[in-house]
Amino acid sequence: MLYPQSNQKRSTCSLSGIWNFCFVPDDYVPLAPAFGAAPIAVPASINDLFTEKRDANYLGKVLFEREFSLPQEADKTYFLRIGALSHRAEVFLNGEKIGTVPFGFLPVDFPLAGLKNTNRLSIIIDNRLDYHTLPMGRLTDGGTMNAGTATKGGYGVRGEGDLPRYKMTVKHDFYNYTGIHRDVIVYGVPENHIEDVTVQTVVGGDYSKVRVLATGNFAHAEYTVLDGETEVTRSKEAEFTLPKPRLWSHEDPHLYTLVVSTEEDEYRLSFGVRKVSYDQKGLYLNDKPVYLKGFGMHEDAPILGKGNCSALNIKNFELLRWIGANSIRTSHYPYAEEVMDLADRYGILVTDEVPAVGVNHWDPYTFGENRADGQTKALHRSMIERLWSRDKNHPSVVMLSVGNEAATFEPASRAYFEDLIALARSLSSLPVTLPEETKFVEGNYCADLVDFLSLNRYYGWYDETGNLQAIAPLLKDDLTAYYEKFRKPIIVTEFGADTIDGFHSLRKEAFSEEYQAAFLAENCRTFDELPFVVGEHVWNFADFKTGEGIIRVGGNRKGVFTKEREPKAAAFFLKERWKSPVEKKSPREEK
Ligand code: BDP
Repeated sequence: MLYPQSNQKRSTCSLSGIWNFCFVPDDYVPLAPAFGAAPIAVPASINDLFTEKRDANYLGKVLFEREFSLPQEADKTYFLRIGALSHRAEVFLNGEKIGTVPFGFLPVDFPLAGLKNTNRLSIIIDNRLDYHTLPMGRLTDGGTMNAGTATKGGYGVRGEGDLPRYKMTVKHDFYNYTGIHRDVIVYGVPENHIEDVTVQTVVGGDYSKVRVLATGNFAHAEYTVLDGETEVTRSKEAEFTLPKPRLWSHEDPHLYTLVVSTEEDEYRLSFGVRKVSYDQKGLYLNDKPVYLKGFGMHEDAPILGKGNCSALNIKNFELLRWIGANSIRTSHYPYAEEVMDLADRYGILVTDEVPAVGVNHWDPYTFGENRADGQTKALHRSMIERLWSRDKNHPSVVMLSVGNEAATFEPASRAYFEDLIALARSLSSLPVTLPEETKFVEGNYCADLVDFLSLNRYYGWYDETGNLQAIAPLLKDDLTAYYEKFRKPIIVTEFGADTIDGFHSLRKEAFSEEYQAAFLAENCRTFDELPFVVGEHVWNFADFKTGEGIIRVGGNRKGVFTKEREPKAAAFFLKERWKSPVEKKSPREEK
């Protein structure tokens, strides 16, 4: 899948900006322009833009609509790209349905036939989660929701009417942000265009060999590699040599540009030359062992919600660089394509995760008919495929994660994940993982399937709250048991303590900045004693929004940075720890 691009052969027209917005009933069809619509921002989540709680927490269908015009060229074919929305949608052009968006967090493209001078684009989003969405979730405390809102004039726009929407809540691990979260772009390509490009580097273990697979409607293609402005190779063969390649790494994230030219089309793509390998001892980048230092993150910021924002993205990566992190996990869903581009540029190694979160703790079970079943799995499968087709050319992506904290303690989880992990392996040569909360090795039905054990552990927080002394013995026993049974390297993919910035405690009490710093230090000290721990990802990079609940004081506060991206005390501990290579008590040998 190619990101829309404009050059002498291709054009793009961004539809980001102000759109019209309404809450709509379930049977709404946009035959005519929306009546009584309010302005809304794209990309952004709608939730934090509202003043009324019942609007912010609305569950049901919402309409986004706008008009657009663009100069149309007769020899071009036009497409619509929706970067991502949450969670499902129907898309209409001039009142006619042109497609459905089956999932959130990943892009979709629709061909645009019959464009007029002025066109009305209507996107009806449904933000409800169920057993057949990913994230998996459920609505509670039913009610009639938005039925009848049309009688209020304007389909229940902000604060109007007296509707029972606010009675609905959703069971979900983080806040159920709603909206068009990434850019919407109309793009034109030549009729005979390049459809996809896959760049494979270090072919057959040879660092100077590159192989390109370009698909589409063309007879001949030419491949040019640029290093900055300088041409380093030009080839009519899809496999060629890059003399003395400068390798991509965290320390030197060097990128080349590949230009694919055909009779009618041209596409430019940046790529890095790097080799990812792994064995029982851990992960290697360009044949050198890497210890992962970094965070599980969230796309979440004040006002924007999950809306993609270049300024915020840069700030996040500057902070990752400042603190000395070398890696992140895109918990718990694929991040914006712009984020992936920046990861390439900043040299941040990424574990790329699909949004299979919430696949756990359903009463009385999670996996089975009308729960996580064949329908859920088909969606899950299509999201793994889509993620790889989007991210396969990013040198920063070093691992694939097929979900988070699934109910791997249920026997039926095995049949579900066996195929999905096999699928991920068939798509790429990268290691595959599945972050786990399951504690008891004997009751884990999936851990032997993955290449890296990713364990989320909260000793000293959810277990033994406030007890720093309890961390090391519990953690050691737990991780050692996992390693001894499965003999796979371990990444601790989550460990963290909620911390209210500005709350201090000399005795390091829970929720204080002092407790968070000491808690992280104690966890890290323990990892250093366990040679099979090959990575640490603190939960979380920054505070993020959740539903309301008695364990959430204004959301999940396990951030090392606040929502505004200011450091808590723990940030200085991590910066000190991560500025130099993490010293293991028994370092693994060089490969
Ligand atoms: C873990 C989840 C993560 C939560 C975290 C927490 O993987 O998404 O935010 O717990 O409660 O179980 O802080």
